[in-house]
Amino acid sequence: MNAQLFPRRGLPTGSDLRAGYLSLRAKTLALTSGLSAEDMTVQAMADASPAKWHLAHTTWFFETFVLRTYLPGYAAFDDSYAFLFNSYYESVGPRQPRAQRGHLTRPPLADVLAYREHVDRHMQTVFDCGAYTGLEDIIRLGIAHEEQHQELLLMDILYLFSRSPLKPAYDRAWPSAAAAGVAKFQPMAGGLVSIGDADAGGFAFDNERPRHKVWLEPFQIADRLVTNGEWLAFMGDGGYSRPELWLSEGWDQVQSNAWEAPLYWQRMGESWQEFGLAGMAPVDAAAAVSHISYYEANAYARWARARLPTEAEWETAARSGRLQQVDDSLWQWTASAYAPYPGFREASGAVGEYNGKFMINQMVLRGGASVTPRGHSRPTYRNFFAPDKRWQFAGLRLARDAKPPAHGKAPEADFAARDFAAHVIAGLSRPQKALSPKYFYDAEGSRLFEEICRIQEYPLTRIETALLRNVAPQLAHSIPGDAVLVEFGSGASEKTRLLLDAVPQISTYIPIDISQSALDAGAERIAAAYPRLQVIPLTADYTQDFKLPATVRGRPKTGFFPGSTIGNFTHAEAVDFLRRLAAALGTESRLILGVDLVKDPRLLVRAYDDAAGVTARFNKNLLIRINRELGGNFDVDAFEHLALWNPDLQRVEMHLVSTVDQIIQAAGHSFAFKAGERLHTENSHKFTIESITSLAATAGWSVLRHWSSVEHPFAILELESRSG
Ligand code: AVI
Repeated sequence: MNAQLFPRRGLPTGSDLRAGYLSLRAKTLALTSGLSAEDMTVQAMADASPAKWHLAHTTWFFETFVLRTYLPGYAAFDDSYAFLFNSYYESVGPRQPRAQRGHLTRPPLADVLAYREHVDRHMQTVFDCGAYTGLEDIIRLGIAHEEQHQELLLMDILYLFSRSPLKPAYDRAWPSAAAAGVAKFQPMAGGLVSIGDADAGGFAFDNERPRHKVWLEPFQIADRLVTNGEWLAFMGDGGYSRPELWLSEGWDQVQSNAWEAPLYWQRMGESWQEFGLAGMAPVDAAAAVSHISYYEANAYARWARARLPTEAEWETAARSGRLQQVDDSLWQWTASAYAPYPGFREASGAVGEYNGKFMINQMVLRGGASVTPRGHSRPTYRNFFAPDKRWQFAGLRLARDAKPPAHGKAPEADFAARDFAAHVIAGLSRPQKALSPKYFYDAEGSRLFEEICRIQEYPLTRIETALLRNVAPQLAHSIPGDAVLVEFGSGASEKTRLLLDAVPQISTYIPIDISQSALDAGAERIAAAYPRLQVIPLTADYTQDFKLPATVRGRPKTGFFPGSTIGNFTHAEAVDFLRRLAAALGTESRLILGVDLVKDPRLLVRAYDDAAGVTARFNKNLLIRINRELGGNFDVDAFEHLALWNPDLQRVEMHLVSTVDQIIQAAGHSFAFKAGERLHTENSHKFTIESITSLAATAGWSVLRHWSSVEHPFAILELESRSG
């Protein structure tokens, strides 16, 4: 995962330094190619500088620290520029106040461009004479510095344009943010870790050093960033109006600035729009939430019963390769104050002012953003902003302690409710509305599914049961003594009995299901029927990370995943699930998997659209659940059940089709449906032996044996974990 993690270009050395310098300078200019001289002169707030100033200041850096200092006989382009374009270097001299950079209508843009050319020409002399060996470090710092300003230039121009009533786009073709997907918490062991740059030759800023040891308690960290959809759920739950969620200073900011949403969001009737480099667009619920302050990130984390990771946790997790959106989406607020690392030493000379003197009243952000030049960041990189700043490309990633706090109620129920709300808000905000089928299974949904399994048109369960009856004695041979059977999505555990009857060496049974009611009822029945069997029910969402009880550690385990439920996953989810399964079951694990096979599409569609309408009720029950749990007002009669075969993706799809134009309220939000618009509720992928074999192989499982039925083709496969 994440081979692209921090593509480590490093900064150029030797003869590459000239090429690196030239391409850097060309790129900075290219970033301004669509801007007018007026765009480049105005300063919209004290923190943001005009583009013209960025062009000049980055040039001033090379002029001051390379040319004036080291090039014999260098004549400055204009002596007044030392005052105009010094940023904050006290040791270099006085300067134009930061908040008044927009007053610099003179020099005109043409002079600034000529200044760049002048400095570039003299830098070529430095490179030509080859006398820059001792200057490599300062040139590399100048390159890294200008890369930072490339990002600042985009941040600042976005802020400026956001203040314009015309809301001009910086670049209509600017790529939109990638979908973040649903985050999973990844467990991290913690312990004694080392963070910071090892000073082994690569470029790093002084603030990343020295590398040092930090003790981490075990923790969990989200593998993706918080999405706009989740942020909408926070807002819908009064996130900006509940002082108990906020730090005191943050709450002051909320009130004095009337914050009610991220910086660039604007309410348009019932929905939200967001201003970005491509202009105004509807808020994309699946994209990561952006342009939030530390205070907002912290309030959200509190609302989500989580916290922000410390920078040491972040760096350790980023190096594990288990995180997505590490450096290509948004900078991520951490819980760490920006302070010197133990043993920190400022560089000598004027550039010692680069980072160290800002180590107060700011918080660290880690990662990198889509606007950060590629290769600029690295896992040890420490970005920093004051906690109230919002114009930088900043989002958040949640973390939490591995163990719940000793006091207070277990947060699982709250998590489940918030997860459902966030999912519904995100799913109904998408251009093609969709919800995950895993939310079908409340008590009524589980009951309706059992009813489906008995209807004539849906023979999967009956066929699989009959097949399993024949196959179980053969499976028995390969299951070792004292085995643990782990069943995923066990529901009523009916099929399990066939295995337990045929395989007496199974001594422990762990059914795992998201629905506690179905799980308890099934587990009780099994425990009563098999008194010598140890039954350990586990209420868990097995599509997320789960842990088996420590008591079964080291014992041989067989997974059981019948019913073709794997078909309800996307292929990527199926691979992810099978991989985690191999890890959870451990070495020498086996898996017994049931999959429905591709067959006549007419039979397939009928199986998901039965004459008695049971499947339709099962599908619509999702709306009833939203009404009950999220205060929704769906009229179930204003939606029609639809099942169709998608030949390209080899799956049956279920949808709910709105029969009228309507606006629905749910989870504190409004969602417009057009007549005929579909809400996609389920995929049921169908397989061939070849397709499931190759999917399993991607996840590290090999198929040992398989058996198929002739009538309504269905297959049972026995797989072995290759790591086993
Ligand atoms: C649970 N799962 C395998 C069923 C299926 O066939 O996809 C759920 C279902 N949906 C409609 N009918 C049954």
